[in-house]
Amino acid sequence: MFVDQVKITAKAGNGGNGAVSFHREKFVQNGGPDGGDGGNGGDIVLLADENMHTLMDFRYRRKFTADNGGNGAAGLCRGKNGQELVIKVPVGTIVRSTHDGRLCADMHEAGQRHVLLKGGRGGWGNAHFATPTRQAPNFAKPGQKCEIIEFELELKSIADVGLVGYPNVGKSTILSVVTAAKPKIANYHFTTLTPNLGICRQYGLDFVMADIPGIVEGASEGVGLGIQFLRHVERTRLLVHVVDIAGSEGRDPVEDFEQICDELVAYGDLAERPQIVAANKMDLPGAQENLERLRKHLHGTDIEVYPISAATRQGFDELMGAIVRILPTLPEITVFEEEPEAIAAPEAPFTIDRDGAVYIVSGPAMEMLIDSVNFSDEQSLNYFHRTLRSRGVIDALRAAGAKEGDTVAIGDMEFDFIE
Ligand SMILES: Nc1nc2c(ncn2[C@@H]2O[C@H](COP(=O)(O)OP(=O)(O)OP(=O)(O)O)[C@@H](O)[C@H]2O)c(=O)[nH]1
Ligand SMILES: [Mg+2]
Repeated sequence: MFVDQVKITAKAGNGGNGAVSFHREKFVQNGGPDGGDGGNGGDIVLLADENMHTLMDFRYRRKFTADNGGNGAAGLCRGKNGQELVIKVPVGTIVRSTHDGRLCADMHEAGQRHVLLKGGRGGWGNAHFATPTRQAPNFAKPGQKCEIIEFELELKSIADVGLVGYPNVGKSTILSVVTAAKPKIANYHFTTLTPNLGICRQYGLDFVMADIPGIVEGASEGVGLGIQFLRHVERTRLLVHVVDIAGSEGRDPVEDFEQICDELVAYGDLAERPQIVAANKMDLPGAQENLERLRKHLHGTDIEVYPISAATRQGFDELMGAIVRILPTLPEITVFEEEPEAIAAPEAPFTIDRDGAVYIVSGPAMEMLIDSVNFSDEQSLNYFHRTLRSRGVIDALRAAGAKEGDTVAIGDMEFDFIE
């Protein structure tokens, strides 16, 4: 089964916690603080792998978690950095964050690396908090925690030329004639179920050609294989519209041509994509007559028609000659620009609620602060109190009506309000 759209979740590693520790040695009393810093958490990294062609692997593995950083330790030992986790994706994968639809990465080049999520920073050990007046800090900082984030991966293949057309008109046969690709070819509709890519090297300009499943009338409304595969030609620079010019299945090639054009219009911006027509199956009876009709039909437009036979290989020099002549005049393949992360409105750093006589202070920064306090240590408490003051918590409590001696709660801790 071919998969070109999946959702995954990823989480970068948390930073390790800083350590509280004091140097101990025989005959050395009151050694200085030597708690090391926590290591950084591992990043989540995307890597565009040219050997992958679908997002199928993600059907079995959707959760990605990078290693956490190690905690700091005594002796100024820094915690180990968490290892990054590399997620391989096929070239052409576009990554969006699900919750805001932001485009995070377009993995358009083989070998491209992109840091999707940065690991959490390690917390400082107590050695960092030593000052001339606070020689034995009894607290350290916890590491930065990282959230689980959901992403949507979408594969939009990258090719210079896209072969489009009705089923069974010979698209895959053409790809097999001009590239080393070996797509399945057979005399029935929807032989090709997943896009095939090949590299054309023999016409003086190397370029990538994509063969996609056949399109039928109503595809844009979901008939046949639907238009889901058109996303694979969305990023092509030139469309080669293949028609069965012999009308070998009893259809009219001029009508076929118009119907496929309608589907391209219904899909959206493919309508304006430059296209040329490959009138295939010229070896079969009736072809010449239909070719003349199609040419008359397109008279006055700038759409060129190239008669070929993928069976006898006639006409390929002209068709391929036209492609290598036109390609250099066309814009480069669309690369989607990464959207910068929305600058979140500064979150209220804390909120104050009242529960009877108790003032409850909450907010992530407050919880982190409380984690770093050692309540049995006076210095640590002083630091805590100074931080509350410098962050405006004391003022806010006073404004909320707190008086000396009232109870204040932060996380699990309760203490008296002291101005
Ligand atoms: N006579 C003749 N038969 C051809 C020619 N090109 C392709 N065919 C035959 O047409 C049939 C369909 O060819 P495919 O290349 O599989 O067609 P397709 O457009 O890829 O079809 P789908 O993948 O089903 O959309 C096969 O039996 C081919 O051998 C040609 O130039 N002349
Ligand atoms: Mg095919």
